[in-house]
Amino acid sequence: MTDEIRWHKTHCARMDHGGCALVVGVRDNRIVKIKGDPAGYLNRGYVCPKGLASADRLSHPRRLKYPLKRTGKRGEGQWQRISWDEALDTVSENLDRVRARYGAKGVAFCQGMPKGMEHFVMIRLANLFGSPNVVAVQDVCHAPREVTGMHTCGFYPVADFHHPSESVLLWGSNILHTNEEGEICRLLLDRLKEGTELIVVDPRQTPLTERARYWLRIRPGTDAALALGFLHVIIGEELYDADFVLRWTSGFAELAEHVSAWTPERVAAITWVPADLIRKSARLYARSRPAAMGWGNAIEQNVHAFDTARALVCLMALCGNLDVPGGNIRANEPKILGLGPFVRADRIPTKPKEMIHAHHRTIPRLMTVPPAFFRKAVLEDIPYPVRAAYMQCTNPLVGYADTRKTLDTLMKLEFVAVSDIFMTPTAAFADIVLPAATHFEFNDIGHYGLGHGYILARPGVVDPPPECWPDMKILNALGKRLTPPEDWYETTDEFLEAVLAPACLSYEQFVAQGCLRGEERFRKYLKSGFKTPSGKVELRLSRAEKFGLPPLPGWAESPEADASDYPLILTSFKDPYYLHSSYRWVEKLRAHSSRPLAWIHPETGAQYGVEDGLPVRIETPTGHVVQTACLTRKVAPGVVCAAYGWWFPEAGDKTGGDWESANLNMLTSAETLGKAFGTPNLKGLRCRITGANG
Ligand SMILES: Nc1nc2c(c(=O)[nH]1)N[C@H]1C(S)=C(S)[C@@H](COP(=O)(O)OP(=O)(O)OC[C@H]3O[C@@H](n4cnc5c(=O)[nH]c(N)nc54)[C@H](O)[C@@H]3O)O[C@H]1N2
Ligand SMILES: Nc1nc2c(c(=O)[nH]1)N[C@H]1C(S)=C(S)[C@@H](COP(=O)(O)OP(=O)(O)OC[C@H]3O[C@@H](n4cnc5c(=O)[nH]c(N)nc54)[C@H](O)[C@@H]3O)O[C@H]1N2
Ligand code: SF4
Ligand SMILES: [Mo]
Repeated sequence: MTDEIRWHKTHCARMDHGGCALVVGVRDNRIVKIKGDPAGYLNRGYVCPKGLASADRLSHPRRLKYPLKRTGKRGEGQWQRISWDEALDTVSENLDRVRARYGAKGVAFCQGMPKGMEHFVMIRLANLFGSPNVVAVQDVCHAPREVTGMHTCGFYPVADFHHPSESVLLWGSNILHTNEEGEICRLLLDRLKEGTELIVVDPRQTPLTERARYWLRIRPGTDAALALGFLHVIIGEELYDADFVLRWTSGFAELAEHVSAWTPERVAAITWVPADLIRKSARLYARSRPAAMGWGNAIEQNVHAFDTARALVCLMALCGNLDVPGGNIRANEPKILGLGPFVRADRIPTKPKEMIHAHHRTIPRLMTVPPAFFRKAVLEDIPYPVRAAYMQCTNPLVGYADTRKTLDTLMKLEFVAVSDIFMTPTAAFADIVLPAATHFEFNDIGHYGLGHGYILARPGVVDPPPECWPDMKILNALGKRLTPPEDWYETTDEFLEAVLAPACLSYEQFVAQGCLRGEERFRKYLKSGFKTPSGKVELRLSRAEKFGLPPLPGWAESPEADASDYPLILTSFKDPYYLHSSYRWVEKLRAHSSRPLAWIHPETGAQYGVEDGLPVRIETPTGHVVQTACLTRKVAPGVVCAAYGWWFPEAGDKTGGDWESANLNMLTSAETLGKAFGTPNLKGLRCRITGANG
């Protein structure tokens, strides 16, 4: 025992996409203090409550500490402790067995929100194993923005908060609480202090809408229509950057013609945003040079995701904000190993044709399987049977739309292995559960492969419990058993060294440096054009017909909107104190947010007999849940803004932590999907409520 605290620098991770530089105090292999590092590139000393509580994940008494094998029926909660050797043998034998019977594509590799390098090591394992099927949540998270960006302007246009902007337009993004993909709110808040104007499109009043010049309280699910209204004003009033449009865009005349019908008055009737406010906001965005658009999850969580993202890239382009400092940029990556070589893409050249979703004719360049299509493959053998799944860093029973279907999928799979740090609802239905080491316990690299122009050092600062393994180590061991062993390493640090080698940096040198950034360069199109078939920003998508998608962005009422039995509109937002379904078991976080709150306007509450602080039953054609009513004027009448990600670890492992009663995805359906990405409606669906006194 020693009283001495040793201080280490690392970066926060696995509580969101990560990024805050931290100074961590360690005594006797235990984290005793976490502080924000004032020198942090993204946070400048900022740290949020999740970051401050992050060490409690490591020391929680109910954390998974050794591999488990199911002994009773699936989901019955009966487990036997086994050795790592037995666990790895069992996983490999089962994946091998399914590969022999159904082909490698009969095995799916499932990953949740990317958390660290194990994401890419898993893709490497899938590729070397021969399976094109890496299932991920990209259908509702980033693919709509990234892939639509790539097809429209040749890159993923990221808001640049590192340089001044005259205005910032936050569209369905609440970065004060989500710090979405490394856009740490500290940078935005600093800009606002300098006088940058703020426009926010959000159905809910938030600390950011309170600071905005214009808050557009949109009807959930109608963002594409609002974007068309913006385009109408900007084109109609000739507020666009005419030089840029002339030289660097194609299809302007068609777009102008197309949006001419989308008058602010028409759009106001659809979106509930007053016409005058649409005009003023569009003018402010267009007249600000430059303006950055922080576009969030809300635009990609319904069947309109592709059209909305298309319309928003058109907006950025028309106003000359693409790849300019303080606009939406194509981040320049540092000289590190590219994703393709890291994941050994060369070993599976047929992947784009063989992935499950190729059958559903999703948009090219979507490289992970949308969960809805994965489940179809398991449940209906469409387009072919999938019978085993290896899942890491994910909790599909709570995270995927239509929980019942996910349960059916887990029950039908012949074999399921789950790697996690806690017995989650999904792990409760597995055959083998593997105890992962987690953040602070191993060396990792942050933001690799995310396209933001930097990577961050995340050295481990404590040792994991003896039988908890980093996912990279688990995958490396499985790789040696299931694929040619020469493609794998002795130690997991070698993965990191491989990434850094082209930069001539060792991991140790990288850690000393903390962050590695690409060179700042803007307006790269001046030299090489835009990476699209026409070399220009494609306002009219030249390959749209080939893709079976509309060439110009449009909007139509959501498929379920006529359901007159369900008069209210349901949406959600991320809880500031949790990551999706993660960490409800961390007491410090639970003290901040103890139960699932559904925000409802007091008039709507009164209309349906719902009282503040009491249970409210929320129902859709798919299912029902009970949450706690929070009557508030922060949402419009007729809107229910429900809590997402809830299960109750205190209910015990045997019930899978009560994954049913409050879980928002009991209400969502995966029947109707957006064509481009297989996206279900998660935001802007129909519901009804009743007071559920109990
Ligand atoms: N209705 C609705 N559904 C949604 C969303 C929504 O807004 N509404 N949001 C969607 C979005 S944006 C996303 S990204 C997905 C998220 O979906 P998931 O990524 O599946 O989300 P989590 O529930 O956070 O599950 C992550 C799991 O990883 C575990 N974990 C943490 N650290 C480690 C580690 O180091 N190793 C291992 N092996 N496990 C670890 C956690 O304990 C947790 O169980 O959900 C989507 N689903
Ligand atoms: N605290 C916390 N931080 C997180 C996460 C988390 O779970 N918790 N998850 C991480 C992940 S994986 C992601 S992808 C990002 C997501 O980060 P964000 O993009 O910020 O995600 P959300 O909170 O789902 O939605 C943002 C805002 O959209 C609003 N909204 C709801 N419906 C609509 C709509 O129909 N239209 C519009 N315009 N707005 C709407 C919500 O009220 C919310 O304020 O956050 C990351 N950071
Ligand atoms: S904002 Fe994200 S990266 Fe920063 S401390 Fe919080 S959880 Fe960690
Ligand atoms: Mo996400």
